[in-house]
Amino acid sequence: MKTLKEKILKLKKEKNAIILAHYYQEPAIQEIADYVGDSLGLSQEAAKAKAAIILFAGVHFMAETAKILNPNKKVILPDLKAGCSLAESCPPHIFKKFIDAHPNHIVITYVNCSAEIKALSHIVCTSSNAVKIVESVPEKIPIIFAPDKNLGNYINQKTGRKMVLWDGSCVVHEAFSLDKLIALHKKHPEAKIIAHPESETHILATASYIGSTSEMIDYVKTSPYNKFIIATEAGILFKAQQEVPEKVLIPAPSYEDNTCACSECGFMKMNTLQKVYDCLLNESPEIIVPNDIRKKALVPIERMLELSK
Ligand code: CIZ
Ligand code: SF4
Repeated sequence: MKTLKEKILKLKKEKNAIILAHYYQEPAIQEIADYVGDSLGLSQEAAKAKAAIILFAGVHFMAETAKILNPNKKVILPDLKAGCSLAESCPPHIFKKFIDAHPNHIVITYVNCSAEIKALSHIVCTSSNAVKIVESVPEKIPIIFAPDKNLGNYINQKTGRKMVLWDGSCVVHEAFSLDKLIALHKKHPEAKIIAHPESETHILATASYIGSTSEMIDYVKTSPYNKFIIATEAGILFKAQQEVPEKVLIPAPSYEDNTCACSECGFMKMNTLQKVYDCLLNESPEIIVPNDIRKKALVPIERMLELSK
């Protein structure tokens, strides 16, 4: 009797499929993936994919990005309801009015948004390349940044720009409790606090290091310290712990953590190993992006990939 994991690996081979998984996926899914990474790494991997089918173990906007880059491949997502509070905080018809109210602005959008929003943008960015992409725009040109206001504030601080920010945020990264974080740090004073820039300003102010998910993993690997409190989705701890088995990694506490000491993205966790298997077997649910939107959304994504080389 084959295990679910073995059945998925066999099916993947038979169907010439690859599995791209985000760091926030449950460990069992990360284990069977061909590639595990953050939004930028996953987009780069999707851009060079050779397989006939891309199973995207992540959330909807990520699978959509893979489809925009691979119109002739089948892109499937284990659960179509795996959305994103940040992407949902930016409805296209309202964002269009926001852009119209700020003429002559360059529109930079964080990749955590829908294909329709990307189609309204000049350049897309991820947290790994956001500062670089903002700095690629001449200083005299005003910028709209959407949808994440926390990341936008962080970039404004870092670059001295005064980008106009859309008022969106991520439920997971806004759930960290400052009081609990300070109390936890008192218990582990030798631990370094590291945070993702989607976190709120008061959380970022406590951090010794701020970076994207892949930058946080690199930091934990290369820094001389041995203990870290990590303020981002707790799924990242699986990959990070594999890289540094000897170090102590503690998830930052959130407000509603009576049962769980960490922040988890409910959307990301909608994907399960069983759903990955069913999705691969049935080649469904499939991601479809209308051609006109796809063509428009491809331009700012390709600009980002070009600027990230
Ligand atoms: O919160 C997310 O969805 C993040 C941090 C994605 C990514 O990989 O940058
Ligand atoms: Fe969206 Fe936040 Fe989940 Fe990332 S962690 S997918 S930004 S809801």
